[in-house]
Amino acid sequence: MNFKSTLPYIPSAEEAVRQFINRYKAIEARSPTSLPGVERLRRLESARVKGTSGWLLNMFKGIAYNMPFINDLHPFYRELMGIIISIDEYKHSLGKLTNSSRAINSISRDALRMIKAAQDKDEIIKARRMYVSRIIDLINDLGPELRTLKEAAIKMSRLPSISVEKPTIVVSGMPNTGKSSLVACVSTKKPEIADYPFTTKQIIIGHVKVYGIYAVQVIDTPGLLDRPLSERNKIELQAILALRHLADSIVFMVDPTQHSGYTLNQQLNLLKEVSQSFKANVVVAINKVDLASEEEVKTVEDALRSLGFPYRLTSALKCTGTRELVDELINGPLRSKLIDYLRITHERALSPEPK
Ligand SMILES: Nc1nc2c(ncn2[C@@H]2O[C@H](COP(=O)(O)OP(=O)(O)O)[C@@H](O)[C@H]2O)c(=O)[nH]1
Ligand SMILES: [Mg+2]
Repeated sequence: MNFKSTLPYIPSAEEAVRQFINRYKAIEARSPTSLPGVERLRRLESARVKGTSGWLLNMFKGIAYNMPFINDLHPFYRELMGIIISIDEYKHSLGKLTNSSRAINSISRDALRMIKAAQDKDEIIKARRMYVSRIIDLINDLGPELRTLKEAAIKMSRLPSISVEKPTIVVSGMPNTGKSSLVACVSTKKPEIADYPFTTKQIIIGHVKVYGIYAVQVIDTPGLLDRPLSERNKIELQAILALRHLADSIVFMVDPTQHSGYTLNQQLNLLKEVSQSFKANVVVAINKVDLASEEEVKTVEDALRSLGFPYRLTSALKCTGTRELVDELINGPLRSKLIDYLRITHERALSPEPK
């Protein structure tokens, strides 16, 4: 994901002031020593003003350009961003930072004019003092905005790195129904683990190879999509529902035996909630068929048929029916997104590295 890799370093106002002063002092006189003292000082101070205001402009521009534009983000990240930061405050801060370039230019122009017109060393030093103090005031005035942006960057860097381009299967179902086992069955490399914002939970991302490329991801969300959504607080619910922007298909696991500790009704209620909250197509995996009696399986089949949910039989313990289930999704609802993904991956592989 791009916006996380380009997040800039954002100094506090105090750090920026310190850097500014150090840079100011570090710019040395380079004019011939034959020049009279006042001319040497004039050149030196002009160079310092130009150098430090250019540095400050670049630094602020770098921050403003490299912090993500919320409106350009994928809806999944946009929604999470809306929970972790105040978007209004963020946009205001970026705006104020961008607008400060006008003030910096004007302060620097004033100073250069005064230095040019100065009659003696004292007047040059007066111009320098004015310049330095005005820039310090400007940086300090941006203190709250720099703090807002710094905190936002830290929070953004902690968002999970999930591809928003890959076709995505989200696995749901009550605890112990076999979700993690399913992901382990179909993931052709070790699943990755990422923290999930606003919860103490982590999500697990399995990777499925299609045509030799890890082109489909299967996301297990322990503790998120395994309890009634109606019991969630607002923020947690919003964080969970952000997943709907990612999920192209949902595999809902049902345990037809009593082993998971949840009744069929409890499981079906969650299924209904999830399928109503997500726009993705839902397919049910009636799992643990190696363990379940025929009657147990039939009870679930009948219930699902009357609710209108398609289902497949799986054993995530033995990995039977699991890859077949995923292949069916790949050839069905995930197909067009998969083709798009394979195309951009090939194009990227063929085009030269970006500079
Ligand atoms: N017999 C049997 N046990 C299973 C199956 N799938 C999962 N289990 C077991 O059920 C328990 C919970 O599985 P897990 O994948 O951790 O469920 P999760 O909580 O939904 O992630 C574990 O002991 C698994 O070994 C299955 O298809 N058959
Ligand atoms: Mg699990």
